[in-house]
Amino acid sequence: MMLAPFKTPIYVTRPVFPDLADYTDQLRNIWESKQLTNNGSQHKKLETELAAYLGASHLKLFNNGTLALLLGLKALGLKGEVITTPFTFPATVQCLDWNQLTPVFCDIDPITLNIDADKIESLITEQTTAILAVHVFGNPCEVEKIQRIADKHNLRVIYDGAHVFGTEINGKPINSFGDMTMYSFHATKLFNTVEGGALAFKDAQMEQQLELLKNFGLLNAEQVVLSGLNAKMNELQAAMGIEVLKVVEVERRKRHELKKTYETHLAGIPGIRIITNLEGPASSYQYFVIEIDDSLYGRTRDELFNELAKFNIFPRKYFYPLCSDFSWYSHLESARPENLPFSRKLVHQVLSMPFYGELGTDAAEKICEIIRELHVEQKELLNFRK
Ligand code: T4K
Repeated sequence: MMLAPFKTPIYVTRPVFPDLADYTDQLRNIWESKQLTNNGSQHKKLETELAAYLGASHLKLFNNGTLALLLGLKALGLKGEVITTPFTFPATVQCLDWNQLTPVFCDIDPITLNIDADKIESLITEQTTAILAVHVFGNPCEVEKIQRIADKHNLRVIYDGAHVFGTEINGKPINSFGDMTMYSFHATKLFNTVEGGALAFKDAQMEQQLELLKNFGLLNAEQVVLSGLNAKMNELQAAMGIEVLKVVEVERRKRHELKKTYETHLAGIPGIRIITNLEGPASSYQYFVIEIDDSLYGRTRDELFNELAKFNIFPRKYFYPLCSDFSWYSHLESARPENLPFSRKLVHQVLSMPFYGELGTDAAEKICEIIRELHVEQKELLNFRK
């Protein structure tokens, strides 16, 4: 039996919206205050609420995750080489470029898709000053192992935590590991401020430096003490965050149900492995990602992707292409294909599935049925290839 396509497109995600009346009330407050940006009352409130929610000792808001990371790296005053992953969104590595830092690409762990902590040490040189790791798709990195390496070689550890809103490791907030953790609050994230981001950091002395960096280096109306940028979150974004924070737990619960549905209905399909299987406080429920082994499934990831489009289903091939393949990095020794075997293999095998509360479990079940129907039996394959 062939299943019918969805009537409307099913995307990889949909933003979490707060109650419109509640957001309108917030807007009314902003209208009355006449403060639209520059550290107004909504900004202050969200910063305090998020620091508490995320368990961060210090936290600053930014107008997006990219500028949070870029300025966080700047505040650390790093030089030279930074060991990082090629399997990430371009922003991670582009932040190094904008700080005149050279990325050194380290291969990934084939199970979690995170930087392989066991391969970091062999890449350290005299020029290495930091490790920039990404908690990819919400799977936490091997934080203890990474810290031990950093301590041994006197390196800074920065986490791109764009995918780990609210995640804990053994009961500890994920931002309590490393020197700093960046969060993204883009519309496509579990928690959003339309566009937005934050930096959680350990060193209290960085408070002022980050405040200056995100506001043109202005110490006061008459003193500019360093070369900064404009990376401030405005009041409309902050108000959105205050309201979205109220509904984020409901969204997490819905995604938990979706995850269970996917797991149940994908079970037993040959060649399909689930990459994101953490639950509860260990999970951000940011993405639901599968790996397709074409030798067992009978189709490649790209073939499945193309077939799903015929059913009006649009998952994403995050993070294809690999950052190490960007034209301005491909000359690097660490970007050579033979140095990144797992990254190169898996970037062609993983698919981020539709995953957002509003999708509903019936739709998720149907997506799984379609994936099951698209599986090609070995004997069919043999007949086909004859
Ligand atoms: N580090 C990592 C590891 C990241 O993943 C990201 C961002 C960053 C750093 C940088 O953080 P930010 O500076 O962005 O805060 C999206 C997001 O734009 C990006 O934030 C995110 N990662 C990345 C993984 O995904 P695209 O190019 O896939 O977005 P787009 O517009 O194709 O959206 C995906 C789907 O979401 C659409 O097909 C439909 C749906 N959608 C999207 C938007 C924007 C909506 O329904 N409504 C919307 O408003 O990058």
